Amino acid sequence: MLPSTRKDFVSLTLSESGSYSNSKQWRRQSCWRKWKQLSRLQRSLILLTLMLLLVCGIATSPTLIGHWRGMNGDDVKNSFVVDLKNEYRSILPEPPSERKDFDRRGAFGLEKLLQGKVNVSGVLGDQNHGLDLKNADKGSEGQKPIISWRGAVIEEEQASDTDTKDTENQGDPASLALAESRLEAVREAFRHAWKGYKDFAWGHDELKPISKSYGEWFGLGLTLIDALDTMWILGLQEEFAEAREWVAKELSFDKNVDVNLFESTIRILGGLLSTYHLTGDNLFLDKAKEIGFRLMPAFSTPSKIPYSDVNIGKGTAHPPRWTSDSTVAEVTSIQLEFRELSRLTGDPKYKLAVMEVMKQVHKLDGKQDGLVPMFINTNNGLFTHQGIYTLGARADSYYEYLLKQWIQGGRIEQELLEDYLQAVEGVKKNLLKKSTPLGLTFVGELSHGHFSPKMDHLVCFLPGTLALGVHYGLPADHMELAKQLIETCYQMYAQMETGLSPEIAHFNMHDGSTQDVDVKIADRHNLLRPETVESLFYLYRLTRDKRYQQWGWEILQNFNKYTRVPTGGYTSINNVRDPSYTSPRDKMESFFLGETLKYFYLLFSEDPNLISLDKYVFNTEAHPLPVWPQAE
Ligand code: DMJ
Repeated sequence: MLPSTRKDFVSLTLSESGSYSNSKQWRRQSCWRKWKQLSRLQRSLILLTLMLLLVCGIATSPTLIGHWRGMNGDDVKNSFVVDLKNEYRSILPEPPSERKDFDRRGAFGLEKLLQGKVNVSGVLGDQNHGLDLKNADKGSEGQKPIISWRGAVIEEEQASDTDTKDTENQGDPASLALAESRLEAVREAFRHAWKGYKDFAWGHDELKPISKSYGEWFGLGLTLIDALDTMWILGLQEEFAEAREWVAKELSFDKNVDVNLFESTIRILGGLLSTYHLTGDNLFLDKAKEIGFRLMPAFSTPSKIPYSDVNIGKGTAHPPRWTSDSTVAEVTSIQLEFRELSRLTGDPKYKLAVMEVMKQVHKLDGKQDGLVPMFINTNNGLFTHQGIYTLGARADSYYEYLLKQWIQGGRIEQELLEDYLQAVEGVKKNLLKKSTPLGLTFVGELSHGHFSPKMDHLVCFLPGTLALGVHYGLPADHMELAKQLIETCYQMYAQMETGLSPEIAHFNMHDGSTQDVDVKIADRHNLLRPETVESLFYLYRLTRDKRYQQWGWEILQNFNKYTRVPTGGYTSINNVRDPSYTSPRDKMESFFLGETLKYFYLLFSEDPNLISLDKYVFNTEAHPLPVWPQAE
């Protein structure tokens, strides 16, 4: 029951304007009577006031303002979020591109995490909150892409960002001229490699430049597909056009051929997806969808850990003949590509298949401080050959993809980050040592508790990955380690007589040694691998220390001196220790065009927005894939 005072108030108010009645008719008549009793002046004043109120009401309505500015309701909500973001900017984490103090800030939260002082979800929860707001102002998913100067499909917001930074980062004319001459040297090297491929191996997997012939691995034009986005990035339009035509007219996946799941994912699926993103040309997306679909039988195993080989024509899959094991790096380094395929097709099956692998590996016994063994069984899903830990062959890109999946997915998948951070700690604890006489920090191997000072050239991906993590807010000491390791990787080149790294180095640790790097006879080959150049690129992009460009320049010159074949192409060599007889192996790997030359180009470029590290994440074959908007 209402209090009596209130009842009185209602009754009094209404009775003042006539007897209270619920009749609408009565109310209408009464109002009209009162209106007619007013003078003309009084009526005009009331009308004027009402009109003024109406105009003010419209002018302050957010929905209508938005409409006038050509925005929809969501945009209005977003503009509200942007206002909020601006207001609270000082307490929200900034996105990496804007972050000036990311080392310190990132290190603060995550170093505590590593010491067990902060709970993971707490730290990441904060970051995610910032990211939600960051992405809220990006507009709706349907935002129209625009075409950049090179024709790459990029977001509108990205375009203006790029334009501003371009003018800010142009540098002095002398360094620009130096950069341009080095970029041209890379384009020239690419053209030379392409000439050999075109003349002697067109449409085949690999060029054999000495014998002027070709080698077949999957019979799918591997080098051509691996090189597509490199040509695009280098601006080699003619070469790109002829390769595109081959893809359109000749490339067929309807072949009775066994392919390696990992190699065809990172080179073919990855290459097609990135070329699609750079060009916006649906031809490449259609081909990516087809190869992705044809690779799926690999996941039909008792454990859901994929087999190593798939027959893409028959739709059957199997492990190698001698084992039912798969390689850990192989089954955990196909995720960026299949996740992206799900995003583009809207079909979750690709992502579900590869994330199932990550989920299982995350929980498996047999790791040592986050370091994984090299093999996993496809029947029972358990690690096999336990006790050997390396950052080299068979394990390398597991670590790389932990970080990169976390970045790709908008930094919300905590298990990936936890596994990555734990693994870096595991490397520091178990695998890092110093060499003599220079005291170079290197990453060795552990075999059943026994340390071996052996480091594959493959491990040289690590400095770049560590630096990338720091760019995304991970502990600052990762950058210190990255700088030490890239110096070591450079020394693996510099201490050789040809200035080219061996496939595997052994580091001296005893007093009295005169050189840090030792090479066993069987390890003296160089396959034109990219890892050191890749890391030099990240280190230069993120520190702007010119030393890294200089080291890269020396390496490019040595490739030209010792591996270039006059009739076209570059060749792997058997002996980096004998400049007078390098013993060519007669093979140009597809990754020389897909990765090594691309990373050289990006290293010498002064434009941080040429494949911005804030917008793209490179797969392990150097194919850039987009970092997803937060909502996905
Ligand atoms: C490439 O196929 C990839 O970089 C892979 O991750 C490792 N091996 C080669 C390059 O060395």
